[in-house]
Amino acid sequence: DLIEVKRALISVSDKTKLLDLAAALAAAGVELVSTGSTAATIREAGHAVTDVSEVTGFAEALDGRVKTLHPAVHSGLLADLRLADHRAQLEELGFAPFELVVVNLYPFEQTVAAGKPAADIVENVDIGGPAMVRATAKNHANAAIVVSPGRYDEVIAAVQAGGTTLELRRSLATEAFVHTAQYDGAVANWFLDQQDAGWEDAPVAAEAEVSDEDEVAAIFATSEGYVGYEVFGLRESVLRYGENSHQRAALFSENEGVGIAQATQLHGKEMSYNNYVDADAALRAAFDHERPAVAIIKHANPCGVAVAPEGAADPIAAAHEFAHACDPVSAFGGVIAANRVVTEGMAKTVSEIFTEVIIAPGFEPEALAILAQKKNVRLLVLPEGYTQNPVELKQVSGGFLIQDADRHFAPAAEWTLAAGEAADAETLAELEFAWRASRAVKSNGILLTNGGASVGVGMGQVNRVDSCRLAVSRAGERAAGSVAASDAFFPFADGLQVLLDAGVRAVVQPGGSVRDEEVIAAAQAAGVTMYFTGERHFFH
Ligand code: 93A
Repeated sequence: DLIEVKRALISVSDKTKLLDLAAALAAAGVELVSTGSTAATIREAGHAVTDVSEVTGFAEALDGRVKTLHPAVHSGLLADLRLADHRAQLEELGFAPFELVVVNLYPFEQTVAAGKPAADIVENVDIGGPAMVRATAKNHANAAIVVSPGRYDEVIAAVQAGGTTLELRRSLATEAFVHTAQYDGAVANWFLDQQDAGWEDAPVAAEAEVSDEDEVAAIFATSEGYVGYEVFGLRESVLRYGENSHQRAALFSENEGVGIAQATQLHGKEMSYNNYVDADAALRAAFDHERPAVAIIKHANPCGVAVAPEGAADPIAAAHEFAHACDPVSAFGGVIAANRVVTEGMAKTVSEIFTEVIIAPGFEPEALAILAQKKNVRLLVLPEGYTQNPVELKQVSGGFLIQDADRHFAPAAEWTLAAGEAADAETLAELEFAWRASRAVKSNGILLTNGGASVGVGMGQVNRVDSCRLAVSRAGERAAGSVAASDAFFPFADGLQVLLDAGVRAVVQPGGSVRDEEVIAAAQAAGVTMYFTGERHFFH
């Protein structure tokens, strides 16, 4: 009656002593099969473990409500291997038996005791767990069922001694049935209490309670290893390669998402990894403005961003023209986003310029006809209700960072005048455009604008003076009379001086440097208006 343990199924909410057990079983050569977080815990400790989804051929479904409820699991638990017929059926089905099952149940009573809402309590009624416990206890002639960490040592000793005895399995099975009976008793009592006291309202709220942040974090955690993503409503599409051709890559899109991942491609070659990155940066820049706006991106930085001038006959075409004029050399091979439908007028101009991607809320039929003649340009339409993500993720070694997206924007009315005369309405509007547009520029970012269009961009430098020099040199003669925005304060007057020497007429920046006095004095000396916004817009 000694049953050798070759394969064990472990699914535990209470992870007490789990790793001791897993280590001992692994050392004894037992194959481990586990559910979601149990498998993750074991794997993290460096032991080999098979996901139950691999055994069933199904990803855990319905938020984990269905993970082990599957013939591949339950046949392995219930087959009476003393019977030739059961052995034959199991073989035919391609299922393997489990000789050891370790399960403890969702913490139902703890959830009640913690005063959680009814929806949480109901969710903690374990269904699959008791099914496994009862199945294995019933089949104690063939398998051992362990429901409490208090029995692990005994079971480990048995495994090491060559197998579980019938006596041990009977004792474990008895404990198991007592355990599920008590568990069901607790569930029944709670339901009776609700009957008496009146039910709390419908327990459907679980989904609504998940914040965007939680959801994104969960998606991130499960996309690792490409396992279980279906559970969180993600689809994966493999890209040809990543940032470079030797890097593998995939796009994961949320089924309910309304971003670039859900955009419809109307024309052109397959989107590449870099196309997605740049097109998303273009959207970030273009959709930060309410007026019709166009942003042209290269290597995730704008080489042109502009809003349509008031009264333009074809506003989006005008915005594109001005955005392009900022830096026509860099715009070659760029990625363009428009925050309005692409018109025939815009299409005519763009078709003259080699462009990788155009993404917009739509294309006029005439525009599409013109652009579709270009074999290589990728044309993408945004999903209805397009919105940018409320949170941003960045991977770091061994983890990831998560933050709110940079949505806050201080309007000119909230700024303080730090130097020079108060700007007139036109200049103030220009400064506001520049300040807004500057947050699409990688830090250290300096943006020179005029007439609602960038004229010089200084991006991604490791000191602010160089960014100022870059912006001024890109602007050339256009620096004179432009306004300047700096994504963070000037730590010294030197960077600002570069802008002043180039002839900018007004400056907007957060302020707050310990050397603000010096910086203000430089602006005063040049007779240039300078506003402090009190908020910065680093972007990396
Ligand atoms: O949601 S369930 O009722 N449905 C299942 O198919 C199922 N399979 C295991 N509960 C289920 N379990 C329970 O999950 C186990 O009883 C255990 O408490 C828990 C372990 O899940 P994880 O390994 O993801 O922590």
